[in-house]
Amino acid sequence: MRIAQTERKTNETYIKLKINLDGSGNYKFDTEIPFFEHMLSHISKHSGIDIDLFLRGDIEIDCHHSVEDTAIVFGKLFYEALGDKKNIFRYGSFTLPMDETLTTVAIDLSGRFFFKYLGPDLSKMGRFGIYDSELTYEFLQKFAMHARINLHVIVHYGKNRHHIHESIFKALGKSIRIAIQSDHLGMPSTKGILE
Ligand SMILES: [Mn+2]
Repeated sequence: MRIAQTERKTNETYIKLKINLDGSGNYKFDTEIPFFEHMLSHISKHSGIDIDLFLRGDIEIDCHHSVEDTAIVFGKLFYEALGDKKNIFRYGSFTLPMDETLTTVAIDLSGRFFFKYLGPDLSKMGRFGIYDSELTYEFLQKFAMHARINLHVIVHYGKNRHHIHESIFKALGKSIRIAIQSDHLGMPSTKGILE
């Protein structure tokens, strides 16, 4: 089983996270940030990764530290749980329609960080409860950085800001599911290693 867990405490956040890449899309959250939980639930459900997250952060300031640190910890655990990446598909891409919104995500579990977002400005979509819309960009970038993956996100079009955000997290989940699935071709790189 590809499982990883950790506990991390800083002056800004306390995070306990456990993930299982070979799970069934079961999730348990205790974060005090409802919209963030809603988005993480889409990653879990559509990637099949079980996620158990306890988070306490300095949300009396804003949710920045909490979301960013969760992305860092999730990325690190994802990298750790993947192990040597032998016999996995490695690449994953999904174009996901959500009503009037269409979003494409493409990932490569390459071991090398790259992040590109193309689409409507996520920092100009206000707040969802206490969650600032600009945190979605932060989450994606920090997750990709610490998971050491190549992540491209394109929102082709869309009007409803809830749909735009949700389509990103769902497409990310589907892309992850494809990339981490079993294959039988050994190491999916002619280089012979994927760091
Ligand atoms: Mn929703």
